[in-house]
Amino acid sequence: MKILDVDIVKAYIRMCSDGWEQGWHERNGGNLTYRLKKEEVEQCRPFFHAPGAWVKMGVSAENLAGEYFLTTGSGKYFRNVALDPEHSIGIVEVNKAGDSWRIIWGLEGGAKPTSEFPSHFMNHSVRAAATGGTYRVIYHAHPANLIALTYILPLTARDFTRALWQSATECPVVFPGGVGVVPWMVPGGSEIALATSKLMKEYDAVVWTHHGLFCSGPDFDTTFGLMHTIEKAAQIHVLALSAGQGKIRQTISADNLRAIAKEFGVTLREEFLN
Ligand code: 2HA
Ligand code: ZN
Repeated sequence: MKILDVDIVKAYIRMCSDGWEQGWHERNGGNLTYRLKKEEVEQCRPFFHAPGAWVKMGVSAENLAGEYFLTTGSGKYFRNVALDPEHSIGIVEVNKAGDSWRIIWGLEGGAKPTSEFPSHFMNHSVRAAATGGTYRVIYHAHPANLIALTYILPLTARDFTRALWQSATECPVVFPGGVGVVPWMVPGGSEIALATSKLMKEYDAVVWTHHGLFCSGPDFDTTFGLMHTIEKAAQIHVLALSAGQGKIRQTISADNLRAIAKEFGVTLREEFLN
């Protein structure tokens, strides 16, 4: 038995490979973190090494004190995760103050958690609080069509949500809460972390203008599925605009969206329909 035989570690690595295969992770683009359940920590514990030093994050969250996270490494390539997990990913423990991490497995050779760890951490904090601890996954990727839309749509949650909902009939069912939009900001720091986590109080998915998308969810299937659904909707919108030379002849109407919501028992934001 190795840590790489633990089910949750296998599932995490599979999600990294799936994202790479979708083309969302050029070079070292994107990052994935997972907040381990107590029993998963115990399954991994026999493989933990002597902990590294505590490192301050620049952000803090009391509700994540003492939690353990699987994380991709800063500067590491999704393409390499399955081939070389020990150097590409790791497990970190968060201290009792909820403001520092230390490495207890993986990230070998002096690697560190993703440069976006502050954003992931704050998003975990607000999504865990909003869902009674159910949400465990934060996933950041660079899907091309969604990024392309940040050059042509107004940068509002309403404009992005409507365009995506209207691009495929199942979209309002998959993300009835819509998507938030963060304006262009320098990545990697606490400023963009706080701006994103503010929106994550309300949204499962947040667009980073000219950069990518953050998705959250309870498990890998749901979170990967959300990224996939949003990017596919964006692709359809780009295809329709390109093929129609910017002219959309017909679309899913606001009343159609209301009818979908009624049939599938989801609540759409009415202010995005009017
Ligand atoms: O390179 O995606 O946002 C990792 C990133 C930074
Ligand atoms: Zn990025």
